[in-house]
Amino acid sequence: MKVTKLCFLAILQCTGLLAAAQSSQDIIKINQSGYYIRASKIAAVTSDYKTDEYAGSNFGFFVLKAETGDTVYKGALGPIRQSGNSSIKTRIADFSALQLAGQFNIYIPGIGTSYTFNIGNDVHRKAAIAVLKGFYYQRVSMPLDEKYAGKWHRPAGHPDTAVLVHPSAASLKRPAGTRISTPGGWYDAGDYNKYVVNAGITTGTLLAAYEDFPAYFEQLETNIPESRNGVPDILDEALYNIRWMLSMQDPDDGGVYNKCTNAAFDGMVRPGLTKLPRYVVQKGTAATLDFAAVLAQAGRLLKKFSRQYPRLADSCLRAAESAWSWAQKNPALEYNQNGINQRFEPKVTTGGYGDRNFSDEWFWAAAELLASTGKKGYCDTLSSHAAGPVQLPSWGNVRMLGYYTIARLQKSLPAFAGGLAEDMRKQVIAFADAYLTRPAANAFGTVMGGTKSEFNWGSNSNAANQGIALINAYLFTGDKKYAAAALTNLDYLLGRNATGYSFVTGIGHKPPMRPHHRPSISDGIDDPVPGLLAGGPNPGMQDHAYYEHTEPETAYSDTDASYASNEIAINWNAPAVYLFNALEALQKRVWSEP
Ligand code: 9MR
Ligand code: 9MR
Repeated sequence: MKVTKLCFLAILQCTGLLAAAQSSQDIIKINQSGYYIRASKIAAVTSDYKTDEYAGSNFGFFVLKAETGDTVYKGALGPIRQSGNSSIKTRIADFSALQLAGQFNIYIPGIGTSYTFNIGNDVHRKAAIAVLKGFYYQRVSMPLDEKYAGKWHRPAGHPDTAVLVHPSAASLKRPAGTRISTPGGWYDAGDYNKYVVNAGITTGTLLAAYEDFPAYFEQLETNIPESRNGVPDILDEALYNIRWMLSMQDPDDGGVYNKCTNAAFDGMVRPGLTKLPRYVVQKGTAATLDFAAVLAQAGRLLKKFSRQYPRLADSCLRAAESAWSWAQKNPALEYNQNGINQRFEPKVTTGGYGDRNFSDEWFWAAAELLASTGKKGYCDTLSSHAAGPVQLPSWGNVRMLGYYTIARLQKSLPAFAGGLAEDMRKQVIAFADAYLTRPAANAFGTVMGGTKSEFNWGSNSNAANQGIALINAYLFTGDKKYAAAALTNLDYLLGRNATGYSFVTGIGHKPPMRPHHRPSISDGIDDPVPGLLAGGPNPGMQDHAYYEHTEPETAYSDTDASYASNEIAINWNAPAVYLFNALEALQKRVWSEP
C-alpha cells in the first residue's frame, strides 16, 4: 500500500501535477547551521501536512558521511509526536551519540536524504557573527563601504540632520517646525524609521550580551569600520545607535521623543532616496524610561573604554538621570498615535510602538540606574514595581531585562539590594525551569512552541528570548540542562521547525529569500541583506499576503509582501545575537570532552 502510494506520488511529481510535494530535504528537518560535537543532535521527520505517510513510517535512519556516503551511524525513528501547534506529526531522529566532526547527511529509506550538515566546534560562529553584522547593514546615515558590506554596499541612507519638530512635540524652546539634528542609528526593520521604544529593548539586549560574555566579545570581529579600535565590535555597533538615541533627548527637559519618522511609510525604494520631511514626534514615558535604562547601561559598560571614548560613559549616565527626572514629572504619558492624529497635522501613520503600561519600563530603568549608580532611590522604585510574575521580554514588556541585570550584578550591588537580587535570581530560574520539560513533549524537540500564543508577530524573537532566559538560568546555576534547552531554540531558528526554514538570511540551505526589507527589495541583488532574522510564523497574517500554510507554527510566507511574518526587525535580531553568541561562548564549557 505504502509502496503504491509513493509510486503514485512519484508519477505525479514527474508529470509536474503535484507542485507542492515536499522534498526529502524539507521532510527531514535539521539545524542547517550544524551541531556541536558533544551536544544533542536531533532531526524532526515530518508528515507532508496532508497524510501521516512519512511520520507514520517505521523506517530506521542512517547518518552518512557526506563525501563518501559511508554509514557512520544508524538509529530508529522515535514514536509519532502530534504537534500541538499544527496538524503536523513528526518522528524524532536522535543521533546525539554520533560525536564525530565532519559533514554528514541523514538518509531515510523511502524518503531520501537531508541537507548536508556540519558537526564540529564553533559550528554556529558564522551565524553568530552574521546576526550581529546584520545591525551594521541597518545603519542609517553612513555609507556602507564594499570593504565591510560586500555586494550589499550602498550610499548613506537618511541623513536626518534637519528633522522637523512635529506639532505633537512642540515645546517653548522648540516650537513646531524647529529643525533638529538626529542622525545615525539603525533602521528599525524593513521600514526606514527609527523608534526609541524598540531601540531600547534592542540596544539593551546587545549590551546585556556583552555584560554576560565580555571575554568572548572582546575577541569577536565582525568586520565593521570600528573593528580593532580596542573596543569590542558589539559595543561599537551598539554605540552607533546610542549616539542617535542621545540626539533624541530634548536638552531642555530630558524628555525623549518617541521616534524619528516620515509621516507615512516610504515606498519600496533605496534607503534615503525619498527626500520627504522627517519628524520627531511627541515625547513619551515609555521612550524616555527605555532611554534611561539603555543610557545607564552604557554609562556602566563604557567606563572600561574611557581611553577610546573619553567622557562618554559620564555623558551617558547624565543623560539617563535627566531622562529619569523627566519621567518623574511625566510618569504615565502615553504615545497615542491615533489621538495625536486627531489633533495635529501632518498625520503620522508609521509604527506606533504605543504602550500604556509603564510599570515594566519604570522597573527596567530603575534596575539599570541602580546597577550603575548604587543609589538607594532607584532601589525603592524597583521594589515598588516588582510585583507580578515575570514574563518573556518584548518591546512592550521590558521588566525581565531588569531582573537579568540585578541578578547578574547581585554581588556588586549595595547591601540594601541584596534581598531583592536574590529573589530575582530565583524568579528567573523558576521561569526557566518551566521550559525544561518542553523539548520532550514538543513535536520538534524544542522549547519554542509550548503554547500557541507564542506564534505572534515576531514569534522568532520569542524563541530567542526564551533562549536568553535559559542562558541566564545557566549562568546563575551552572546547570548544563539550561544551556541544552537553550540550544533547542537555536535549532528551531535555524531549521528544526515546522516550516523547514532557517530564519536568518544567508544562513543555512533554506533561508528567507524575500524578506519585507526595503533595502533588500530595492537593491537588484538576488540575495537579501545577510544576517537578518525574519519575524516568523504568525497566524494573525495581518498583511493579507499569500500564505501556503496557515496554522500557528506554519503561517510563514517568504514573500516580500508579508510584513507580518517575513519582515526583519532590530528587536528580533538582538535576542538572536545574544542567544547565538552565548552558545558559541559557552560551547566548550558545556559540551566539553568527556
Ligand atoms: O513596511 C511597513 C512595515 O514596516 C510595517 O511593519 C507594516 C505594519 O505597520 O506596514 C508596512 O507598510 C505597509 C503599510 O502598512 C500598508 N501599505 C503597504 C505598506 C508596505 O507593505
Ligand atoms: O513588532 C511590532 C509588533 O509587535 C506589532 O504587533 C506590529 C503592529 O503594530 O508592529 C510591529 O512593529 C513594526 C513597527 O510598528 C514598524 N516597523 C516594523 C516593525 C516590525 O514589523
